[in-house]
Amino acid sequence: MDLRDFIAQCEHDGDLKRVAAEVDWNLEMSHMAKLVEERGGPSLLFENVKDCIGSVMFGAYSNTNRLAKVLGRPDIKTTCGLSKAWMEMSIGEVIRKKEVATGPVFENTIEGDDVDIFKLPAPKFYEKDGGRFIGTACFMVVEDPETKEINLGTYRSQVLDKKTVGAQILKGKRGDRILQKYRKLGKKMPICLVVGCDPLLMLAGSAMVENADEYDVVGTLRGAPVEVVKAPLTGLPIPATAEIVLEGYIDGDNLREEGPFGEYTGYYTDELVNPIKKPAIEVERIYHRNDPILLAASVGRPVNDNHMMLAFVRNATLWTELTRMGMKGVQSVYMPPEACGRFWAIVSVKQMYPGHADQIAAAVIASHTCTYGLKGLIIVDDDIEADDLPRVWWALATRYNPARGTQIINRGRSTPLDPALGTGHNLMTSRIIMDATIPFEWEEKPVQVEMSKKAMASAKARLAELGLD
Ligand SMILES: Cc1cc2nc3c(=O)[nH]c(=O)nc-3n(C[C@H](O)[C@H](O)[C@H](O)COP(=O)(O)O)c2cc1C
Ligand SMILES: [Mn+2]
Repeated sequence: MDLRDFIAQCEHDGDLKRVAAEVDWNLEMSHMAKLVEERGGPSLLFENVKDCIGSVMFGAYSNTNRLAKVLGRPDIKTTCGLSKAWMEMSIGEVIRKKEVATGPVFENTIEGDDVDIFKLPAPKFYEKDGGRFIGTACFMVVEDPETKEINLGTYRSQVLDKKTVGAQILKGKRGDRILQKYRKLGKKMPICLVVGCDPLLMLAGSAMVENADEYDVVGTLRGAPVEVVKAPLTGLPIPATAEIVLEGYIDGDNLREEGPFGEYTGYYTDELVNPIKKPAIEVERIYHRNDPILLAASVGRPVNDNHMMLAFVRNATLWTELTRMGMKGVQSVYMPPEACGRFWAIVSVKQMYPGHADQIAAAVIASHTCTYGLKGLIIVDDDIEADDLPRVWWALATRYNPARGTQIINRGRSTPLDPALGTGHNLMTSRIIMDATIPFEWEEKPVQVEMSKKAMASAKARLAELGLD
């Protein structure tokens, strides 16, 4: 599976439209894509971008149907269902990546004075953005210099000049921890930036995976190994069928101003007025396929590409973690894209003993997925699916008793992108747990209003008789 297979599937299903007319990378392309996305339209393939080579795909992740195609499970109709499928597949036997001799990614090599990243069709998304962003649905490949583990990470990246790409690798991420190891060794970090490939690889790059190679996560989900080739200068494994790869080095001591960027929260951060210096890739080579396709994701206020993919991936990895932690009774897990896909979680649990709901809540708070950014968690009983928001509201209205059901976690790790933290927050947020279950130990549980099964049968018959069915 590569990006071209995915595009062919979308096209076959009437879920992709090609734009052959010339469009401008400067706001025009992103705005066209955003308007189509807002009215629930198809994904778009811009084939003719002013002054650039290649094409750009927008909207690969913007609805559940497309996410289902990304996962290779078009039979599944909900994000919650897709997350469950990810969980079930990912706890299976690990299928490791496979190195192959060569691949289409090497159809073209650009090096030396010919390297000009501006020739790639990177869009400028919003007016106040600091420039053109080549990496919005990308991932970077690095190797841990101590453990030799391969790590993939998705960090948005801006074209800073002809040969430099800024990378917003936020503090404390696995990618940052590896970069700091190279810094201590007094070495530059070899890195490959992959833009456009099997869209599931990019999702794995954005998943909070620790102690595992994301190529193997995708191999396990696909049931077949990811084929990689060695990047010639750094030796890093890159997908054999990647569309565009930038190979180079990050000097952890040489930070550059990057941003601002219209974030997935729907806001700009403080960097709009106080620019922040970030790691930057000194690009030595560009490899690309013939007629390369850059994969881009829309950002800004929810709901769009970013929130759909964040919701799906966070939901899937949280569910996987709860399963690995041996949590019993978890029926479904859901992180609503409307809450930017990561700030709120809902878990449905079949309680088996007093305190069960609290135990699940504690496990969610302890999970690696939710260490970062989570602000709210709602626990509901198993008669309500986690993604059935009208019923979740019903539980909050009728089963939740704030004094009994609320716990506040005062100190949680968060993201500098959260506008609610204000300034001087030191990247800490509080979190709320709202237990909207009926306490297990209550001997007298509230009696629910139900329709009579017997009366229902005859009511159905009467309706049919009266032509009202
Ligand atoms: C579209 C998208 C863009 C992202 N951009 C960033 C970013 O700019 N910086 C960042 O640190 N994390 C970003 N993330 C989240 C990271 O990909 C995620 O935390 C991942 O675990 C990072 O990889 P690592 O754990 O190997 O460091 C983004 C996620 C998505 C889905
Ligand atoms: Mn990673």
